Amino acid sequence: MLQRGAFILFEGIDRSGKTTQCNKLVECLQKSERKPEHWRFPDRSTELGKVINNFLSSKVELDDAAVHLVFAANRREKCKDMFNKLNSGISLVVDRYSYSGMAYTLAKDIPDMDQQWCMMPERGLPEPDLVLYMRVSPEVAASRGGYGEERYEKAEFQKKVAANFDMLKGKNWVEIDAGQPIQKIHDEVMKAVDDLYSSSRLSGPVGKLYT
Ligand code: NYM
Repeated sequence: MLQRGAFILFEGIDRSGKTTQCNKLVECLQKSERKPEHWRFPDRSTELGKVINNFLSSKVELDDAAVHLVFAANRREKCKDMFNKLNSGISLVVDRYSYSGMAYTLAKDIPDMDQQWCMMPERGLPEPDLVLYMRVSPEVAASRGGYGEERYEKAEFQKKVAANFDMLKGKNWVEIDAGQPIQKIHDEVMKAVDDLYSSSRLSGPVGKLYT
């Protein structure tokens, strides 16, 4: 029987090294014929993604509640495609997802927009089988190349985002010390991923988020 694909998610603050590690993981999984695809959110290629891109690069201003919903809608528009791919045996290596949505929106401290509010529009989306949380101090992240170009890339804000990720940590999360050398991080990532593929977790159906 065909084993379904794995949904492997990388989360973390800006410049925590997620993209580098996604690329390295995808390369490895290709060699082991796991049929991986590299996805990222926001997906800036769609019409909603273009709105998000303009917002992140400060070309447009948007209401905070509205922009949270646009980020969520950008995942919803990919929902069927994600389930189909996972059920057809393709593994998805995803750079950011719903937890980023919550960690960044909650960092804005907006009255009435609590965790429950943030979760609602994401209910029923595919649930990651493994969340690799790339923990790095906001100071180290700020010293990395390209930092500060986009909205949210400010040390004080990133500290709040980091605290929110800590608060959101749940089942299937593995914390990785992302301040280490790239290869060492990759080795830890591979261990967590190998554990996932050899566990019974992928024999059940793809989970549904927040249900
Ligand atoms: N972001 C990302 C959100 O505010 N909400 C979300 O739901 C998601 C997925 O967008 N600063 C923020 C976090 C990042 C930015 O950056 C996307 P990148 O470099 O494309 O991961």
